[in-house]
Amino acid sequence: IIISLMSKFRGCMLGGLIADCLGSPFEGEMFVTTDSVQKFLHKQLEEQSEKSAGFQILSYTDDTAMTKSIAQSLIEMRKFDPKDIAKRFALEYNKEPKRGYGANVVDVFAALMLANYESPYEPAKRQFGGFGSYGNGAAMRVGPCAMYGYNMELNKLLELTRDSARITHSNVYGYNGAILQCLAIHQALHVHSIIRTLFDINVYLNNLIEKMMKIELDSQPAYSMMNNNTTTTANINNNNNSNNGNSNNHTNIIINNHNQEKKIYTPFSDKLKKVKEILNNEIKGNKYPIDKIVACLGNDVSAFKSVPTAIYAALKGQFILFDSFDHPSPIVRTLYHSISFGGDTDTIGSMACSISGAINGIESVPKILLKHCECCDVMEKYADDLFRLVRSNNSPP
Ligand code: R7I
Ligand code: MG
Ligand code: MG
Ligand code: MG
Repeated sequence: IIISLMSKFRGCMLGGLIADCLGSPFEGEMFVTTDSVQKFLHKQLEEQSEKSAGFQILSYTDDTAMTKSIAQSLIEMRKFDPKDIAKRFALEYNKEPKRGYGANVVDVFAALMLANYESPYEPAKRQFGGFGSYGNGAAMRVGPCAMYGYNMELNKLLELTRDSARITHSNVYGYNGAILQCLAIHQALHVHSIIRTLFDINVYLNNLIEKMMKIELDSQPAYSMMNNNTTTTANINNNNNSNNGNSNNHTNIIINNHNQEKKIYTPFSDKLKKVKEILNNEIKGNKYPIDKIVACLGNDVSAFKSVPTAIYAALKGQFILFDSFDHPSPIVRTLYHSISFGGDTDTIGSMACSISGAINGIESVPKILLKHCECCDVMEKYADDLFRLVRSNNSPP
């Protein structure tokens, strides 16, 4: 089965939308039962007229609001323009503040507006005592960057994605989370048949792990909240992009100028390796209870405890396993897993389903689910506009 690129763009955009809308009623619930998720999904999947009494239209949240702003900006400006994106974020928030935004990111919008969007990266740097946010709010809106950058050289795509993230998330774990989610979608758009074997999964994950490992080694934090001891990490030179010595060093400890042992932090690649291990075991028939998966991968608003979880849900949904939701569509199975983890269900769901939609195309998204979502026509139009933009940028003048 070959899925057209336009179908993949639509699948990515609308996959993100349906999971934001259908995941948000569960957001913040720590113990979601699989029974309640099954009941909810069966109800939404039931064929019924939109006009019938009780047909539910679910609202989208900040995940989609911010995705829309990035899509609109890329389409209208025909380039990446951080000031324009910052302005759209802030105006959109002011227009509809009750979309469930992260508790702290709203301060960035206010500061951006106050400074008239000059220096669009500055306000984000002041978050969390100067360390910047490591929330998943930059990762959750990265779909349009992955689509816009479909033909981009890898380094250009990484730069664009990092900059799109830094408008609100200056913490290395915040923007690296966005980069990982972007790469996961980008690879999914470039996969030209469906993922159906353990071999396919391992090729996909090995590619992702290899890229992410290099990115993480090249962007070690000056301070890490993974480590309470700040003294040993105080002398790190962050600008070691040109220093290839570090990027090929796959050991965990290196010695700095002061002969102190310095830990290397690669939380995203580490989590991806766990994703690979769990999936390989599950596909071979071993069973993992949900709480064990959540304990291992996470389900909260931090990027490192949600982006790898979303990738796991996207890949697991490609298969029919003992604990799958009984539905023929991989994106519905992915949505089911995402919500079942509890916690940040709208965001993990929308990240997972945008990956799944990018693999399987819009044909994998049940039409009835789209009808339950606010704004699905507009999102489909943005997917098509981005597709045309990528096409025209690629064709000779
Ligand atoms: O990352 P962000 O946009 O939030 C996105 C989440 C998604 O689940 C959406 O659906 C929405 O519900 O919110 O917003 P931020 O305010 O930057 O980060 C979200 C939360 O992560 C913060 O309110 C903090 O609780 C936590 N957080 C941190 N906590 C301590 N130290 C993020 N960064 C830090 C930090 O550095
Ligand atoms: Mg949300
Ligand atoms: Mg929320
Ligand atoms: Mg959320």
